[in-house]
Amino acid sequence: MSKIVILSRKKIQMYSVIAAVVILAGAYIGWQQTKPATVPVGDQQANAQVLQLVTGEFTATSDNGKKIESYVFYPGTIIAKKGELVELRISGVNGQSHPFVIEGLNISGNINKGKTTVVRFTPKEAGIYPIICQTHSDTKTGGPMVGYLVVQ
Ligand SMILES: [Cu+2]
Repeated sequence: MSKIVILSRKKIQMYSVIAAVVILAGAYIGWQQTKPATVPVGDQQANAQVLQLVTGEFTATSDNGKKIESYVFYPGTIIAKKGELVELRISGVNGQSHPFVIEGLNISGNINKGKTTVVRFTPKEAGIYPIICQTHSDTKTGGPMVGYLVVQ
């Protein structure tokens, strides 16, 4: 009876060692896979989700010869993951200046023609955050220059 108990203890020890090796190997493989990809550090922040926007413009001539136009953010929708650093790069193409806010994230700035405005932040909660040009916010003022940041 006591012999069986001793064998069982040895087996338990052996299984414990095997289990520990398996767990450590699994943890090591998991750690290898979750290590962030290496991104060269330079102009852009390492490991950030880089999202790009430009300021654009629709122009046309109406039937009575009048020029009609509307400023836009392009693309109109950008998508980010919550809890991860975002680097939002907005380049000014059309229009001299676009003062903007991102509702719900307490972010504001200005986009100038020929320049790129860079904003870095980490969205904490999923949601849809409007990016609004304060000069061209609706059709009456030459917009709607509104984009949407979708955080998932
Ligand atoms: Cu604008």
